[in-house]
Amino acid sequence: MRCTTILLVLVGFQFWLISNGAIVNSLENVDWWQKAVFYQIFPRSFKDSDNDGIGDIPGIIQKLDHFVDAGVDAIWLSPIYKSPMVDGGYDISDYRDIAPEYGTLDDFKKLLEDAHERKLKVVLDFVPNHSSDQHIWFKKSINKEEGYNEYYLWADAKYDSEGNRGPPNNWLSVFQNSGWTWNEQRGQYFFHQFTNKQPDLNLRSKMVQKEMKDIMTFWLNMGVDGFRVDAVPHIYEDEQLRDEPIDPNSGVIDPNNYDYLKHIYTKDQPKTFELVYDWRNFLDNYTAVNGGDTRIFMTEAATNIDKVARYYGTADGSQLGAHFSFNFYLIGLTDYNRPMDIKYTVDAWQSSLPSIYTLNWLTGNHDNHRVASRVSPRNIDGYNMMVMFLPGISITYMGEEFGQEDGEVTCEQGQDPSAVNNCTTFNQTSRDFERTPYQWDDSINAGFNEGAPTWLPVSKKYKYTNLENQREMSRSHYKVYQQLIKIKSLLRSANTLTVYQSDADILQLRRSSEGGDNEYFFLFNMGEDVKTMPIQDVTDEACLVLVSSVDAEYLPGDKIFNEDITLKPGDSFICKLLLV
Ligand SMILES: *[C@@H]1O[C@H](CO)[C@@H](O)[C@H](O)[C@H]1NC(C)=O
Ligand SMILES: *[C@@H]1O[C@H](CO)[C@@H](O)[C@H](O)[C@H]1NC(C)=O
Ligand SMILES: *[C@@H]1O[C@H](CO)[C@@H](O)[C@H](O)[C@H]1NC(C)=O
Ligand SMILES: CC(=O)N[C@H]1CO[C@H](CO)[C@@H](O)[C@@H]1O
Repeated sequence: MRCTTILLVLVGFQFWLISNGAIVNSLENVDWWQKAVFYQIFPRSFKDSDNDGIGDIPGIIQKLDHFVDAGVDAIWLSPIYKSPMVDGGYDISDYRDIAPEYGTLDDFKKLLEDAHERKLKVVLDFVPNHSSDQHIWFKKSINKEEGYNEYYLWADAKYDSEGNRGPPNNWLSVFQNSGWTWNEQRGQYFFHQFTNKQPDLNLRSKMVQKEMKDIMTFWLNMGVDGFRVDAVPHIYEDEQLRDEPIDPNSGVIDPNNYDYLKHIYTKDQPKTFELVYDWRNFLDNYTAVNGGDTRIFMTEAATNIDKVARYYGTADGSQLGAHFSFNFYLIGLTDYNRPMDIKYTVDAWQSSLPSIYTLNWLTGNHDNHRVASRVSPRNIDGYNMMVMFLPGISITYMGEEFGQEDGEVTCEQGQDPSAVNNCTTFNQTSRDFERTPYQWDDSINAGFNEGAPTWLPVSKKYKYTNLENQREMSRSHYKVYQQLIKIKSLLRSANTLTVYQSDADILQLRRSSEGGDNEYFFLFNMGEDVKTMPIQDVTDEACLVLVSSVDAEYLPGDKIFNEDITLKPGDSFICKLLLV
């Protein structure tokens, strides 16, 4: 149910405009994933158990108790499949095996067992947009073997008047330049949205569709709890291979730059939604037949909000898609953002996403600079609070729980294929900074391994920013994070969200239950100045602080009553209404 009233409330001597939020989910019937905290692991950088410089599955097993200690419900792993690792494992050469540097299938089975013993769910990345060129399917397709002919997107060359061979059309790779690469042996071009070592699979082929379901069944039978499907918008391309038009609004003049064209034929093709709905159906069938908890399906779709909503399913719920599709609208947050931007985003989601679907919130992932580097350290707790306070699912990228910052990586040390080919732009384009090893403690290599050179350098910041250190401090980002997960479950009974717009710098959110007996407030000074506001601007009653940012004046347990609230820049807290 959605509540759309606009209230004018007299507070102090002024009027504040309140935009009233949605009632998010009915209280009792929420499934496990609707209230979950998901934790993203980038396995290569998490924990290296055999000291070869690369994180691995036994490393994750060693650290499972960290997730219990932190309080998260589910872990999802970036790709762990067998891969030549041209693109961080997003180029898969065998969908039914584990990359040898990460371990074996037996290691993975043990991970599932040990995680399930701790009531942790395990979600795998699933990358149907393309395979590695080393995959046996690609080899068979080059040879036009029976059945494999159409596994990839092949097209004839176009020749100009002088007889020069050129690609079939103007489509570009996300990583710049033509998306087509010539294959001498087959005498045709193949299409790749990413590097030319990642040929796009042809999901129009019934056989490829069946392969994908068989692969999902393989992992589900082993015990995985769901999938996160990568790069969904890029799955289908226009069948007629029409040229894409130039995007007049992009301001890009380099015709080899991906943003030069409007991607109307290579992105968000109507068939993509059907495919997503079909996969959901398939997963629901699996759960229905095999019993157990809901196997979940989440999609990554970096596209506009209406389309993201369509990936969730139809507005009336008659066709369901992803359980949730990642909300990337806060992933660009910096210190320039103000409460107005948060309000805009929250409102946009609440108006675009039918209320039968579950919202989700995150501020970082393996493709973007770490939130702790995009904003001042003083704001780290505020953003973690916001992600947990907003209703629905919260997602944490590994390291965010203690405010790990971007590492230091030079172009020579870089590994990201989209960036290392041009050192002039490396600092702007590389995704290596947010992928440096997890900082466990202040021992050698931050406890990531025993000292062997690591695949990306360990950040020098680990000496003072590491998990162990923060576990020992009485106030730390990690301690705040742990508290937040506990508070998140209290908040479930307060299912109406309100975003207040009373001060340009102070983000003020309220969650309240229908009877109004359960109310929680979140305040966060996102600005540059010390701010003071009368408690009456928040509530006429008293407020009990449950958690506060590490440098805030207020401490958990403080009662705020009949006084001015003072917030230094970056100060934030969550408090619970106390009737006086
Ligand atoms: C799911 O099960 C229903 C009913 O048994 C069936 O009609 C449908 O084709 C199945 N869908 C998929 C995607 O397997
Ligand atoms: C690297 O990027 C710069 C700035 O965009 C560009 O001028 C230059 O031509 C590029 N170099 C290569 C080798 O692509
Ligand atoms: C990239 O950043 C590093 C570290 O901040 C700096 O030393 C280097 O000069 C930068 N390179 C370029 C090309 O801007
Ligand atoms: C959105 C996106 O780019 N998703 C993934 C699809 O595959 C590429 C190439 O392998 C990855 O880099 C992306 O993360």
